[in-house]
Amino acid sequence: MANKEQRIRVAVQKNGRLTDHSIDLLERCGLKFTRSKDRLFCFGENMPIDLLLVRDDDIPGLVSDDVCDLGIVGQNVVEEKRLQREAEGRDALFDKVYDLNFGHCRLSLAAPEERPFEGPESLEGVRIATSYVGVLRDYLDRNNITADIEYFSGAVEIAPRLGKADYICDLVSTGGTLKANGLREVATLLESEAIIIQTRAPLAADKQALVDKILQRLDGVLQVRESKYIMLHAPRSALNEIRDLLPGTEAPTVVPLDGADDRVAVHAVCRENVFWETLENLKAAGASSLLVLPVEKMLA
Ligand code: PRT
Ligand code: ZN
Repeated sequence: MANKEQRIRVAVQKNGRLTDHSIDLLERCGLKFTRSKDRLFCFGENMPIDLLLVRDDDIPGLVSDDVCDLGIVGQNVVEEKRLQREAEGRDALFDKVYDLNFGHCRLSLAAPEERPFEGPESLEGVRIATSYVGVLRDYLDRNNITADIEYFSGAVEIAPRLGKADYICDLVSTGGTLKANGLREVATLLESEAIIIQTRAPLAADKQALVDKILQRLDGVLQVRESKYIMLHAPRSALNEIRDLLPGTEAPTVVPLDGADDRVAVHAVCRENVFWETLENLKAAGASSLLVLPVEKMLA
């Protein structure tokens, strides 16, 4: 078996909202894993790439300290850890590689329905419950506000009802939790989604080559998600208009049609979703026999 030096380690959330999406994404890059009995480790069967399954809060630290080469984690956690490290006088030693387009949420301030909010100045002297002390402190400092930050590790939304805080600062996706607790969102501090981060520690050449390979596949998988392959017939005279209507396309392939000098077949990869409106506009421009197909794999 290859030693640790030659294997890549990816830190992934063990059991939470990001777990299934993260593993699914890596599997779509062609990786196959066997999960250990304690479910803390996934051994890469077909490539020397293993997963370390941990709490999401530990992921930035593991990548920063070079225990893992890559990590998949929410931007919210990354930003919080970066600010925490900064406050301790330490740099965060990782870089964001890609946004992964899942795990969307925002870190927001919320107040009881009846409490007026007229902007950051309404926060002067209040108590705010959060587990995002770093991001909140940074927001307050940037707005020259002094407020008491009450650390809550969970169930932040009940703090106002318990009389422990006037505001909360927590993650929101649908807004249902806030509503159910009689709270309303008053300001957004951070928009977030899952991202992949890479250690800044220099890697041996063979390891770096493997990281580059997996990141290239990941880029392909992410692009393919939205991409469609479109085929249509069109009058040669409408080509310019049709080219402009194709969403996210660089250079379509144009092929002459047998026995019809004035008509061509156009094939193109659209790097954005193709909606019915686009097809209708293409048809109005003279296109016919329109076909839209999903793209399975893409390598730039
Ligand atoms: O055990 P571990 O520490 O790994 O897990 P965790 O409990 O810290 O995290 P988890 O699994 O809840 O969330 C992991 C990541 O998912 C977060 O760091 C975000 O990047 C992302 N994410 C996306 C969310 C949400 N949406 C979300 N809605 N994380 C948490 N929530 C919670 C929020 O805290 C609040 O309690 O859901 C509630 C609000 O949801 P709505 O839909 O009612 O607004
Ligand atoms: Zn967590």
